[in-house]
Amino acid sequence: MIRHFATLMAAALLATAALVPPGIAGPGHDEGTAEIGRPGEGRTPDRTVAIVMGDNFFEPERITVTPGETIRFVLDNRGVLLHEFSLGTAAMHEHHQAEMLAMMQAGLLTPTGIHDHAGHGHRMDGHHGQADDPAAMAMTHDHANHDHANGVLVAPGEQAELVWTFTEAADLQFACNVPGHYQAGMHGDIRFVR
Ligand SMILES: [Cu+2]
Repeated sequence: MIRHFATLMAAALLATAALVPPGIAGPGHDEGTAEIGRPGEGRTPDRTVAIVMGDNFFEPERITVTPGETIRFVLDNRGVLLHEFSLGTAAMHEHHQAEMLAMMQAGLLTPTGIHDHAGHGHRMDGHHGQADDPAAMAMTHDHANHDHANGVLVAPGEQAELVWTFTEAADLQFACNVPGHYQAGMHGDIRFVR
């Protein structure tokens, strides 16, 4: 079960407006988009990079890219927790972590999955994990956020892909911003070479 973060964030901003202190989840979440590159959807990837997600780490912890390169990331969550693969600067990830914390506090995310706020879920029912509930996973506006698709959430046991074009050398990391994971070491370096 894969969800572009921006879709969740749009829902979270609606759901958590009253919960989030001013300045934490403001509208500036697209800052830096130009320097980090852009979604590569529709482009032919130059190559594929496979990344394993565990609890809580990435393997490998470092990748090397060339400016202009389009990479298809194949993400394999072999852990038991929900994980994210997000591309950005350290500052972007820090900002993103505050947003995800707000989402978790609002009940939109759980440690193991994504919870749609539309009311289909059974959050207290352990037999109906959100990741397995098609109704809970069905959202209607996934197509509306391609311009912010610098990250995906991957449920435990699932795989996802993200195609990204790195336009210029920048100080970037790939990271999981599920609360606590970055601090536990779930981030990796992106090195640019010519
Ligand atoms: Cu994680």
